[in-house]
Amino acid sequence: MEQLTKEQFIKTFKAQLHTDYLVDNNEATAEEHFRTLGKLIKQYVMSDWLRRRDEIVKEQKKTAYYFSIEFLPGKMLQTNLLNLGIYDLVAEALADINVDINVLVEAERDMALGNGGLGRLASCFMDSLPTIGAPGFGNGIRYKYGLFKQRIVNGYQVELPDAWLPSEGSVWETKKPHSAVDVKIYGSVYLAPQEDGALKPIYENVKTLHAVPYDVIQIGFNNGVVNNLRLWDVELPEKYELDYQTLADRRRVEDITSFLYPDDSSRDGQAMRLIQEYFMVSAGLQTIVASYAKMHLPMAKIHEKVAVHINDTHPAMAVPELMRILMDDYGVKWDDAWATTCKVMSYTNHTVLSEALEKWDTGLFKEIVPRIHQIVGEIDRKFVKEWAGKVDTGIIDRTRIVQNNQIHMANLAIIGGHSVNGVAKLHTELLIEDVLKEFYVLFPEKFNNKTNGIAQRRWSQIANPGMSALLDDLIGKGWRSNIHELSKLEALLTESDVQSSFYQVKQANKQKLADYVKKTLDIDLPIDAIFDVQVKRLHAYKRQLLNVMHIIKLYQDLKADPGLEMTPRVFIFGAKAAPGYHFAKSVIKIINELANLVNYDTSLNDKLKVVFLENYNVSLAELIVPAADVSEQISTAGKEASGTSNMKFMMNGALTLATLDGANIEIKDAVGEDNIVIFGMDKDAVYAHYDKHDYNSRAIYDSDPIIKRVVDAFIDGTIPNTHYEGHEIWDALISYNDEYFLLEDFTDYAEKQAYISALYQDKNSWQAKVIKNIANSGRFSSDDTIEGYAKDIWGII
Ligand code: CRA
Repeated sequence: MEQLTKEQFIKTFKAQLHTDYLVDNNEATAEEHFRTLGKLIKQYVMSDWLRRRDEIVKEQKKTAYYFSIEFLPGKMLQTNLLNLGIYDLVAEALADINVDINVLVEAERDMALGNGGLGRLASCFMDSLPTIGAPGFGNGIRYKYGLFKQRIVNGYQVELPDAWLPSEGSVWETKKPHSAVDVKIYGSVYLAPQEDGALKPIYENVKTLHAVPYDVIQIGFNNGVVNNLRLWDVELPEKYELDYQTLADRRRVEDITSFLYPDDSSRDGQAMRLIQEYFMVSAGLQTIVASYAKMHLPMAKIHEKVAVHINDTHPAMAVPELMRILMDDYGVKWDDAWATTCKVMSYTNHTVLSEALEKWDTGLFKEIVPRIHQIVGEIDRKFVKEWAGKVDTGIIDRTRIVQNNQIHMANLAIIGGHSVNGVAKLHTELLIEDVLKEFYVLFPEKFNNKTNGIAQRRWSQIANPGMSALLDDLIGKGWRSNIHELSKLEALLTESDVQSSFYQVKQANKQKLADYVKKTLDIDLPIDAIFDVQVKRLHAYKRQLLNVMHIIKLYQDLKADPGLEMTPRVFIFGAKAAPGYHFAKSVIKIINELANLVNYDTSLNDKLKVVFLENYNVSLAELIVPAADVSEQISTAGKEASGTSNMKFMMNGALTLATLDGANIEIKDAVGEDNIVIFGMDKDAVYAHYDKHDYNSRAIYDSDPIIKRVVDAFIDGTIPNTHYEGHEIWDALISYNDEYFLLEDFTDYAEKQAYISALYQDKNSWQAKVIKNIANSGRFSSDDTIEGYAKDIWGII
């Protein structure tokens, strides 16, 4: 963008308020101020955006398209201002006319089109792609409702719709009706032989959906590059309106882009989800192929200009859909279409949990996407034929796409692509050795690792202005554009004035969070206590319950001996449970009741506080992460593919309390064993239990009185109002043999927590570790991660 002055900004800002809302600056609402600023930002980048679009076409740049069912950007105002290099100028200009930029920031609603780490990672990549100058665009769905809004009522999670999208649309998007395409679902299809021997698909009774793209700006950091996140919305096609005569029919169409993850416990819900996936994939790919066609290059070489990334299994239909478009719409023969498709496609696996690897019932698949069903059947048939006689038939049976009337989407993505990556070193190893080992036998060359990363500007400069200013003072401003310069802090670890400056920044951030807690929950938090934080989706493998068990132990210790010396602790939780995940919801109830129990017990003398923060989302994370002293990353080893909040916490000067799981291992390698606190079984120990079937939680319970006392607290009335939930949890731990090994890891966990309490008393040594963590956090930048994708997988830079 061109050079901007404060005066120019103020003038256009006021004029825009007049044009859009017919108000003077001093009458406008925060929402009006916010939208006006957003609109100006879009105007500032418009020429860069257009230039970007044109140069990709003109220079025929190879482009990557990142297909993801989730994107979780949170708020965009600050990121956009920062990346444009006008944050300070705009903040000052607004202050000059009595507008507080923070009020505008508050007015923006979180764009929460995702669930957790998967979607947030996609958004970090959207920030990093233009920043490294790579032609990489997102493709997703413009859900009208984001992930549910969580309220806690009587300790229970209640889910409310998250109507994030204002009726005028998001200020960051541009609707592009002229780029709309039609997507066909349902009906039947047969192949009619043509004179030249080719088979032409003839469709009957199909339903047509009109897919309209909304392009959301993605601004690179200080480099004039603007990319696109293309989100698809559904509309009723006027041409086919007779297909949808009743209101119910129409509503059903509109619902396709209403919700992220519709409840899929019924067949109807599953159908909706399958339609969503196909809708996004088909609309995206039709447009991509059409713009490639404009280059007048051979269709069978589309891989030279286009890379398509399948982020987790949800967009895996990209493989057969590209085949369909190439063959049916552009007349490419099967073998050529297959060869290029495999080179276009790549896939990231984000989890070892088998329930998350999607499988579709063949009947449903055939009903909704009959042509795709045919193509998948053919891919599967050819795969079996190709490998027959070359490898053990068992391997073929277990790696083929269609098995027992189910379509295995991960298998489709692996077979139909050229790259499969895991998201942390350990995770990739586990894919190779265990989860996908038979694919590794067939395609060893496809496997690679890309450890996750985070958009460091958001998680430092935006989320933690206090720390950022301190870093400027200590090591200069270079770190703002080159995060690796944080390593300059290595020279300052033991300097006591530096240590106390970091301490003061942390205390100020803790105060800010404490103010929020006071305002929202009316609980007073002592900021000299250790702020011990576990924020992430609620899942049994993440073991929020292990944290709870430790809190119970501390409570019992304090009750038994009220004079006990203990470093005061504040335990902070934030977590959403999937609506149908009963156990997770019980854990939320337990945490809330435990919080009520300890927070109002004056005999504990403020040594123990527990808070559950409602509606954890990106914005809340930006408040919580900078205020944490301890980052809880305590999943059962081998289960957390990577984790990304672990990286955010370390960058903001929290010490990590962790199992050797996911990216925790790489954090340990980065900071050294003395600067992280590791406990519990490693992956080999966990796997040894799986192999030997020798785990016995009841034996631990029977033989360890401390554990017995803690576990019994779930059922002996210690925690009020949790009769039902307490029994459910007790049963999971004892009657059902504690699937995630909480009991085995408990003793070590509690000991390491005691070590942390002692360490915190030694401020110098604590702060040296804190600074060491910040100094080494640069390697988890998503700019670097995405550079790996761009070079090794997509070949776009
Ligand atoms: N839940 C993993 O569990 C990982 C993110 C991003 C997850 C995390 O450990 O950091 O992906 N997996 O790679 C997932 O969504 C479907 O699988 C996650 O967010």
